[in-house]
Amino acid sequence: KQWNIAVVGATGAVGSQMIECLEERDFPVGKISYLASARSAGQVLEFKGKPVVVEELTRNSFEGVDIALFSAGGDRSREFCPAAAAAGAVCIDNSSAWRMDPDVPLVVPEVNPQAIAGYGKKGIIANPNCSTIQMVVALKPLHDYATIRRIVVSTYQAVSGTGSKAIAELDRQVKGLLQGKSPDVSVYPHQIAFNCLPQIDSFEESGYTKEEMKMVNETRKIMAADIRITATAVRVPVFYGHSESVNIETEKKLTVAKARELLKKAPGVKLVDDPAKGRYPMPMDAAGQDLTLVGRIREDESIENGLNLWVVADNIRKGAATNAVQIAEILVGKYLK
Ligand code: 2RA
Repeated sequence: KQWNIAVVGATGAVGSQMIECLEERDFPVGKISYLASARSAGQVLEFKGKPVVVEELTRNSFEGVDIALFSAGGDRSREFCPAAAAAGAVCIDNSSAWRMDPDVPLVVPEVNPQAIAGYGKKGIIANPNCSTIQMVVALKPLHDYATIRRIVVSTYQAVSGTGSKAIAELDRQVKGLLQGKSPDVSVYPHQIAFNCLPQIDSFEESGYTKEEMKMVNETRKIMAADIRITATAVRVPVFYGHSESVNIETEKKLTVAKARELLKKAPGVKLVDDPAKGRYPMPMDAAGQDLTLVGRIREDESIENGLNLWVVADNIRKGAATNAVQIAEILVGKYLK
C-alpha cells in the first residue's frame, strides 16, 4: 500500500530534510504535496527526481492526505493540524504546539513507540524537541536498568536549530569578522560567531528559557517517569549537531562498564568512547547521520550513584526529520489500514 503525504513547511531546514528522509528510507509514498506560505508557493522542488510545485497552505490542503508532516512553526501547527486531522490525515508535528497536550502522543521510536497507539484521540502525534530526543535515546537503556531519579543537562546547540536564516547569519558573521568588519546581528540577540549565547527561545518568569523547560517537561512525558531534571540550553557557533553534557543520578549503581555494555546494544545509539585514542562524540561526526553518539562516560564520584555522559546527534535529522519519518513508518506498519 502507498500513502499520500503532505509536507508542511517543505522549504524550511527541517521540511527539506523530511523530504530527503522519505526518499532515502524509501517510504511507500503515493501522492506527495509540499505546503508552505504564500511567499514560497510556486517554487518547484523535487521528490525522487520528479518536480513537485510548492502550494500555499490552506485549510483545504489536506483532502486525500494520509499523513501530514508539519514543520512550519507552532502558530501554523495550532491553526492547521485540526483541519488536517478533520480531513482524515494523521499529523506528525515537529513544532512545540501540541507536545504537552494529554491527548497527543509525544514519541521517540527508540523510547516509547507504544505511545503511537494513541494517535486517534486528536489525529496528532508530536515530535519532541531536538535536544530532548537525543537525550532520551541515550538515557532510555540506562533508565531501564538503573532507574534515573535526577538529570542535570547542559546543551551546546547548533544554529541550524533556529533554521536556515541562522545558518546564513553564522556564515556571514564569521566571514565578516575575519575581514575585520563588524558583524550584523539579526537572528539572535547578540553576535553568535566565536560566542556562546545562554538563551534559546524566550525566558520564563522562573529565569529558565522555554527550551530548557521543554527538556524538563518533554523528557518526563516521553519516559513516563517523575524524574527530577534541570537544564541549561546554550547556542554555540556550530552549524549542525547538538552536543549535551548529561549528568544522571540513579537508584541502582551503574558502573562505566555496565553503561557501555547497555549503550553498545541500545537502539539508535553509537558508543564512541575511547578518550585515550581521542575518540569521543563530536558534531562533525554526528552531522549527516541518524545515530545518537554517546561517550565520555565516567562515574560522578561527588554523589553515590552518579554518571556523566556526552551525547551528540544531528539536530535536523534524528532531532527532527528522521524521528518524524520513523514515527510515520511505525504508524503505517502497525496502525493505519
Ligand atoms: C533549537 N531546539 O535548537 C530548538 C528548536 N529546533 O533552536
